[in-house]
Amino acid sequence: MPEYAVERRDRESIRELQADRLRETVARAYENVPFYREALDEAGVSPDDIDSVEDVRELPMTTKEDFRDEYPDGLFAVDDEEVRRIHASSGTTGKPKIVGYTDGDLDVWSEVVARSLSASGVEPGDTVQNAYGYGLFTGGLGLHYGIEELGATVIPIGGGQTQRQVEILQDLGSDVISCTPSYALYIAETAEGMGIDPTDLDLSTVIFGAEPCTEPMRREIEERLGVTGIDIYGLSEIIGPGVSNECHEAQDGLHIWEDHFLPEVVDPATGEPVEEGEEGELVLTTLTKEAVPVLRYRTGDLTTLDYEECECSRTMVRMDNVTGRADDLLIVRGVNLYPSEIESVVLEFDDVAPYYRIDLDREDELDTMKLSVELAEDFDGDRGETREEILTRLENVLSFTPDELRLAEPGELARTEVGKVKRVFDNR
Ligand code: DLL
Repeated sequence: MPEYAVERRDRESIRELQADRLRETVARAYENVPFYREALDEAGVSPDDIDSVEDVRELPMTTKEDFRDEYPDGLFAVDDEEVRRIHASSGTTGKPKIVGYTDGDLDVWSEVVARSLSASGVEPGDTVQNAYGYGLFTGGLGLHYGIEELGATVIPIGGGQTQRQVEILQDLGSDVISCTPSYALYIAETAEGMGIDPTDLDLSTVIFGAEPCTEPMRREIEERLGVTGIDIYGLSEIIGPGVSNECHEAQDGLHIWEDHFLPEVVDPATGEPVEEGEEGELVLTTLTKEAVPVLRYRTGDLTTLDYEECECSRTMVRMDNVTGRADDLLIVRGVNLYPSEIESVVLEFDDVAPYYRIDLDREDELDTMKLSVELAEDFDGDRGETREEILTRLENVLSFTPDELRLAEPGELARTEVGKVKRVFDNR
């Protein structure tokens, strides 16, 4: 397996490297992006003020709105001729966020994805079925070039055509599949429907990302497919997939490739840094990006950082797996809830399939929530009892019960074959 020496550098030399690269990044942004020049001038910070990594806190933050306001390429720091590729975020509302890559950015991206795959336990010579969507979404091409960079074989199937996915898994004996967690489950379900036991396939690893995945959901993927499930994280604004990745040795947090991305965690309400180990919003600064350097990007994703050395001996900081975004928070009749909390409770039940949806409405000025959960294929219990058990458990764990709990028939709730799953429908 290739060794990426930088992953095990001592913390001090990582910090020094980061400080140098941070200074260069701030200079690049200041000199080439009017948006940053204005923001830095306003904050009274010049690139020469950056002496250490801690100085990042002096920098202004960048938000999703800034990307939208500067649409399409106001945040680009290079001339058009230097932009080798364009991607866009898969945002569900408003204009997409457009990002660009120089040749150098594409090299870095392939390397961080190759590192991520290696941390996932993928070896040169393995066959990786890449079922992330190809196109403007960063998942498909991002994984693709990283797989090649590692020296593995890529099957560029993209998302969708699920029966075909199963045939290819079977006929080509893919060792690894990369796809969203919800799609991994749908592939398992489709295989079963085709009379194939997915645990009989050669598949040993699923590299899932682009969507939140709770621990019960990961276990479901691992059991149904007979695999190790590894979490990969990233976002278009920073580079795409490959900002951080779990190691297969520990499966306990995602190592952030800190020589390229500088993480902070802040209180989502105030933007102030939280204590080490406390949960908050992940803020990322790119350290080597040329086409679109990004200072202190507010990802919206909630996590914690852990600087303890990992059992895999990588020294790069680990972020907790992201099960929610600050803006996923549902406030229903004054109760604060994250969909992932509901998911974790519902998936405890063997009688329930890993499919659910949450519908929020407003009736007579009051919020109402309808939760639909799907019954498992082999359900033969008492519906009334199952409903009561789920409601009691929700009340005990979350101090909340939905206004309506509907048990959907097996196979009834919509499956997502392409793109990201949507489980919350807020009609208020
Ligand atoms: O989803 C990049 C990606 C592709 C990551 C393939 C992993 C695998 P965007 O479309 O820009 O990029 O969406 C980024 O998706 O801010 C998170 O909210 C969410 N997200 C990405 N990875 C994870 C993950 C890609 N592992 C947004 N766990 C991010 C939870 C994730 N959420």
